[in-house]
Amino acid sequence: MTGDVALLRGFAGDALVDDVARTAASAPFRHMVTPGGFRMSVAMTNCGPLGWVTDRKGYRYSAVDPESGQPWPAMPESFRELAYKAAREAGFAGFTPDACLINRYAPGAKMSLHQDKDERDFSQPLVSVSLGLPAVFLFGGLSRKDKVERVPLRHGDVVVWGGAARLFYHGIMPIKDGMHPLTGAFRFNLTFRRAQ
Ligand code: MD6
Ligand code: FE
Repeated sequence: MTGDVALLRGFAGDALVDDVARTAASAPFRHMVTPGGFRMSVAMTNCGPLGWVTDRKGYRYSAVDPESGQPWPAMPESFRELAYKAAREAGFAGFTPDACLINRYAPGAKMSLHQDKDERDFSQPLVSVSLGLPAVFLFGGLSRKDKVERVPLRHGDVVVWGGAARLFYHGIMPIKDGMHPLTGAFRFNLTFRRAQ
């Protein structure tokens, strides 16, 4: 991967899994619908001041959970600290995310190639944490047609990307069947962003 991407193997600790469960207890995972009308195979929830949502009207950040009308759960201190430290390690000092999207993949679930471009300031990095079942991350370029690199991601791995890579296309191959001692038959991904 390019110099604007840092892969920090095993950087995240097991305790984050408990905070995922606590977050999901107040804002349950749900399968959102894309603007094109497709139900996503990945189930999602959010924590922090802003949450990423999609429905027939489009992609956006929302301060409230559309399912409950309530604010998203607070971002656990463990999440904040991990995002800050990982970004610093990768050369982005002072990262203070205002949004954390939590993706839950069951075997077979995937994420098609996409860009993260609903945020205001592309000079801010993205910090992405993998927990539970392994995945193959697809990492392309600025054009959807660019060649795609396949990067295996395992429990505890953290990817930080910014700079020239900030708008690169990326995705997740269908998750393989498996069992993880901490997450069972799921992979979780936390993506920290500065949305506003
Ligand atoms: C995933 N990740 O790992 C999906 N986006 O499940 C993403 O879509 C992603 O890992 C922006 C930055 C980092 C990511
Ligand atoms: Fe993404």
